[in-house]
Amino acid sequence: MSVVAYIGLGSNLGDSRQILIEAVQNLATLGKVTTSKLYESPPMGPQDQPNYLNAVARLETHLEPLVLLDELQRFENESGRVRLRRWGERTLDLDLLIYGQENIQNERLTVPHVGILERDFVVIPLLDLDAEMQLKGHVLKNLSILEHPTVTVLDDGDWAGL
Ligand code: A4P
Ligand code: MG
Repeated sequence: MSVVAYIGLGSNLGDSRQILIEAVQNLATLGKVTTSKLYESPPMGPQDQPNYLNAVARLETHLEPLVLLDELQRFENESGRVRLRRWGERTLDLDLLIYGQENIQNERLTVPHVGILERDFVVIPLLDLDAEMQLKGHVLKNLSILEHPTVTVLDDGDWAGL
């Protein structure tokens, strides 16, 4: 039985667009992948850092959550990950946002990922993939953060070349 997982992708250092394309191609080695639109968003956290490119990938996978996290961290490291400070700039951030219907809380994983509901750069791409998505009792499309979105669409086509 496969599970539907959603992975958040972010980058604001290096050739971010190319880094996200490669990340999606790496994810595609783990199962069937589809992608949201590609977005640019102003930084959450320290403001003296470049804008981010953000997207979300939907992955149908047989991997258990911690095995999937290992793979995501391997992809981060292989992309030459640089991470300078909390909420700061990085070449590639891959967050396991959602894993089926599971609630996971252990040393290495909190799923659903904390902060999804406050981050338009996560919610908007999630809605590209499932316009009716609900999370923690919230209908995502009705969230008030969507009234004044901060993200802009960079590419609404097949930007990752899937
Ligand atoms: N971890 C726990 N749960 C998870 C999960 N669901 N998915 C643990 C992935 N990892 C999870 O990760 C630190 C540890 O979190 C991992 O070892 C894993 O065991 P990390 O990637 O090094 O750090 P982090 O928590 O991702 O970084 P940080 O700095 O706390 O921030 P966030 O919350 O990821 O935010 N602004 C815009 N516009 N767009 C962005 O994408 N991203 C960040 C980073 C800040 N500002 C941004 C963006
Ligand atoms: Mg992360």
